[in-house]
Amino acid sequence: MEERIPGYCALCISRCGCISVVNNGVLISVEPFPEHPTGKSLCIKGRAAPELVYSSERLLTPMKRTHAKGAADPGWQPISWHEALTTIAEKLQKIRNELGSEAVAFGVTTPSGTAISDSFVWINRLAHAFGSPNTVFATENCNWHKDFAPNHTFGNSIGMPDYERSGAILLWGFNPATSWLAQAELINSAVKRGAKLIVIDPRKAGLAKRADEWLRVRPAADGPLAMALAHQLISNRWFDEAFIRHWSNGPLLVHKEQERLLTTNDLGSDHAKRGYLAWDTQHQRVVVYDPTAAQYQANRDDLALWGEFDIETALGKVSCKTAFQHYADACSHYTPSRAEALTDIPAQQIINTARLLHESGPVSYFTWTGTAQQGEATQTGRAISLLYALTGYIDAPGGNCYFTKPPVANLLGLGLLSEQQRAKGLGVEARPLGPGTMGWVSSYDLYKSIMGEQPYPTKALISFGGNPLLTKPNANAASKALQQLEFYVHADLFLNATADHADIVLPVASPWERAGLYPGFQISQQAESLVQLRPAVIPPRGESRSDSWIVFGLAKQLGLSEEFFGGDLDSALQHLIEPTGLTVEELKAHPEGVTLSLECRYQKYRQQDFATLSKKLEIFSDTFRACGYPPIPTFEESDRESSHYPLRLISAKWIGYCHSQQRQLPSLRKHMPEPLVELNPQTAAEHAIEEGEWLSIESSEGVIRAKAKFNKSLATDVICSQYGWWQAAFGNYNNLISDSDFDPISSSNRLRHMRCKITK
Ligand SMILES: Nc1nc2c(c(=O)[nH]1)N[C@H]1C(S)=C(S)[C@@H](COP(=O)(O)OP(=O)(O)OC[C@H]3O[C@@H](n4cnc5c(=O)[nH]c(N)nc54)[C@H](O)[C@@H]3O)O[C@H]1N2
Ligand SMILES: Nc1nc2c(c(=O)[nH]1)N[C@H]1C(S)=C(S)[C@@H](COP(=O)(O)OP(=O)(O)OC[C@H]3O[C@@H](n4cnc5c(=O)[nH]c(N)nc54)[C@H](O)[C@@H]3O)O[C@H]1N2
Ligand code: SF4
Ligand SMILES: [Mo]
Repeated sequence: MEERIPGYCALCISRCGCISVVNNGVLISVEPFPEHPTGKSLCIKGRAAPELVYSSERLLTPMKRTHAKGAADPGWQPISWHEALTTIAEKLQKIRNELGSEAVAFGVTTPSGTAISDSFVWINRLAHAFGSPNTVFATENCNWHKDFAPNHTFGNSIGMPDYERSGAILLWGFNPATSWLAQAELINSAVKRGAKLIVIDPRKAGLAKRADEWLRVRPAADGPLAMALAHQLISNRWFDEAFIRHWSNGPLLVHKEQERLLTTNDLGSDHAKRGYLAWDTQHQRVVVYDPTAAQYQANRDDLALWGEFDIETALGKVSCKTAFQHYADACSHYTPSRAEALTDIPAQQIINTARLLHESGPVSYFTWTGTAQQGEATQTGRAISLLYALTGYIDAPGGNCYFTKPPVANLLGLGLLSEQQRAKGLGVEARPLGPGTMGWVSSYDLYKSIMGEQPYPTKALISFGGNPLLTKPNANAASKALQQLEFYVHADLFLNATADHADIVLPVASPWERAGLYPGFQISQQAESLVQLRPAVIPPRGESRSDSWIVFGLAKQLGLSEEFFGGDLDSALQHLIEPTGLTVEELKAHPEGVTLSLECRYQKYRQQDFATLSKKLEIFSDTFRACGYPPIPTFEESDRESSHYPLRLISAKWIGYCHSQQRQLPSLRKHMPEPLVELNPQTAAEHAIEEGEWLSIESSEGVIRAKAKFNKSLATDVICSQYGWWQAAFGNYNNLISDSDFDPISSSNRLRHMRCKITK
């Protein structure tokens, strides 16, 4: 009997609505579900679902290692779930008793490139309930810079483009045709209707081919480019001055020498009101700026947005300028000709692009890993956010919006960690604004703790998927650290290079063998309003179980059932969706999902301010200053020229694979049997390399091999190679990247920011 079961493909962030076709209990195919807001089409990964489900390489039973660590063969021996879970719980408790909960780290694979989104909340909750502030995760190279770092500018994430109403769409280091199909669909429709498209990418990839302006930026020169575009908007008065005056902290006065915001403290103690200062142009005097007080809401037109002033303070005369002036001055440094030298973008194209932004609003934008995997990723993201702020379209129709989300409870459970435990997070002290604040730790800090016991020892790791050996720099250090661990558990659908170091591996069911809740599909208000509980369409293969089942089982063994709603997943899900008014039964009865009537409200800052320190969109970040970071974006001038390594190395995603996954699936492997490296034919000719020939790519850190694929769109000093391969004949891209040279604020690695050379 054939069944057609609605759901969504959970394999990547696109979460494409799909129909699973099941015949006599066997998954036959996965098809598009056009009525679903993300269901118009599926990519080859989604269509290959039956190959994933029935792969002979799937892990089907829990196993323990019987050979010493470091041995070529771990000597995996099947064990029961009971033995696995009780052994794990005993080990974790022993380590906690001896050294504290922080000696146990957790790991989780990326929700943007896997189906771990089904269990992400429970895995984090388990870590926190156990008392560990350390969960290793891809975030610093992935979503941190779009979801969390922008808090320091917008008091929120970058939001989501309101594509249906956008007049111009700016894609910056983001290639949705490969990485987020459902967004690409919306952009295509917008372009068809006449929206302008601007793409900033060293490669002419995906939608760049349809762009009105494609800016072939020099890798990692995005920060200076954002400043140069902002300079055009400001100097030509092509920005929304009223928005910036009223809703940003641009009018606040900055101490010129000390680069800090002036406050009433500077004026002396007789000031009743505490707060920041601004310059009242009508009365030519300093005023206290209380962003929430009614009189300032009314009188803000009198406040100076531009200018430098000398003011009397308790300590004498002080020179100051407005925060906006400070930003404008920083931008003015990036004239078109200077920017051309720094970014390789012709001066005239910079001017034309700025004009397009000005004339074709409403403008929306999206940026992702093209700008997030750089040595200055945080300031780059800030520079792009500030450029966008100038347009005035944040949360406005056609701009980047915060669509109304289904109101689900936040059960990540950060609050289960005491302040004291949270402060112990690895890297929190060194990077107080980084992912450590959310309980996420970089592999670099984790390995340091394992190897050097600095600042304390990590003895155990329990990881739900992930393959940091291949997806983060320096596999050598990773291998050594994982071998050093007293106890390592890895739960996965497949063994991988990282899991090879485990003491116990746990078999995880594929997303077609387990249910998953997705509250809101992100890309529009309509998509965001859909809550869907994807059903399991076939039973789990072998002994495999969902990550959630494993988490709840472990929680029980660890005596943490109370934090896990009595250990019952349905009851936990009910708590999660409680605020929506839905019930789990209702969702189970509607596998196609339930659409809530959520209203899109624009410009919410008018009612509730921005969730920042100053309650305004922050052009000047006092939080950054307090942590010793430049409060206005600045960028290193040296380009790390190297005659020994003349080429610049970048990487990108490919449609057939997510990161290091899917190489086992025949149809996908056939599509891309070995790693390619894209290069300009001229560069190839200079090295006597023909298309399809093998070449080696060498950086200061290592060497790999890949097959030449010509791409005329690349600059002659840029090559784009693939990561996620590990086989001895190819090598691992991320061994070309330095692990100790990263963004000082977020710890983002320079995955697209290395120098290299090639040889045939
Ligand atoms: N050079 C370079 N390196 C990169 C990037 C880049 O662009 N260039 N991109 C970076 C980015 S953006 C990211 S997000 C990271 C990703 O880094 P990782 O999270 O390490 O991703 P994967 O290599 O995809 O590893 C996924 C592993 O999890 C398993 N898995 C998949 N689904 C599930 C599931 O539902 N449950 C469990 N338990 N396991 C599952 C897979 O089988 C696989 O073994 O890589 C980063 N690394
Ligand atoms: N098929 C597929 N889809 C995926 C994934 C996958 O692995 N495979 N992974 C998922 C995950 S975890 C993530 S984070 C997203 C990522 O989604 P994207 O960020 O779209 O992924 P990429 O293709 O890695 O990078 C986007 C573009 O950045 C460009 N780029 C490289 N260096 C630079 C630079 O210095 N500056 C600029 N401006 N651009 C640069 C690349 O040429 C590329 O076209 O995709 C998700 N979707
Ligand atoms: S883009 Fe492909 S892998 Fe991602 S959700 Fe859609 S069908 Fe699945
Ligand atoms: Mo990612």
